[in-house]
Amino acid sequence: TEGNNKAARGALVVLEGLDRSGKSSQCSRLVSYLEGQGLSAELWRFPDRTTDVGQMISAYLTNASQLDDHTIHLLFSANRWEKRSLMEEKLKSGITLIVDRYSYSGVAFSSAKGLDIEWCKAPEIGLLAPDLVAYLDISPDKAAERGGYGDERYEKLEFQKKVAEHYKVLHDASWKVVDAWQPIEDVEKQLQEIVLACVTECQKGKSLSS
Ligand code: DGP
Ligand code: NA
Ligand code: NA
Repeated sequence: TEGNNKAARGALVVLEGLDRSGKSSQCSRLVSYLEGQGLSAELWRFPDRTTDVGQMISAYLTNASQLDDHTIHLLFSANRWEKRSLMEEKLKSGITLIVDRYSYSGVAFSSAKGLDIEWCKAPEIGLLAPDLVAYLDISPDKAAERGGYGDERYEKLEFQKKVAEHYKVLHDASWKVVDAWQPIEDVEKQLQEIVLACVTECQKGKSLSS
């Protein structure tokens, strides 16, 4: 078309929240929903445990290895960096990415251990900026009640309480906060509306930024 022959890009949508907030199942429901609307969408997650770096992260999370807090922080970040160019390619080709955790998890979980928050943010600078961050808000006690935690390193109530406090520090006015203690279908409906609005904005030509 005249003056604009760029294909519409996809949206970078990030879901954040505590462990057991329902993020992962909402992410897959969102992808099915978008596909049902005739849109291209993919489910992504961080950490991506399939890469070499991801396998080191997975070993750490399952307590099969021990790492210094700074070291594991940088590995989580490296895991996002190694996917950056593919992420950009997909978005530019018109695919919406629904991403289960991103830089905010990186900063919230590591600063909850006591690492300096500015130090935690630094390696995230230059990654693609999300078009939407949806925070699935649930109290740590309610999340713990919900089917309980697994055996991974961070899945403990006391630590999740600290993470919740650090997410509050990161949270800004652009985040969409969804009450994750509602029935699963209500959470799903709210997310569908928010995400569809975001995808539409991106299709209209909102530019991708770092
Ligand atoms: P998940 O696969 O979404 O259950 O994530 C595994 C655990 O790792 C979960 O407790 C959240 C935590 N996590 C995710 N991303 C990061 C990160 O970038 N840094 C740190 N320190 N922890 C993270
Ligand atoms: Na987990
Ligand atoms: Na998850």
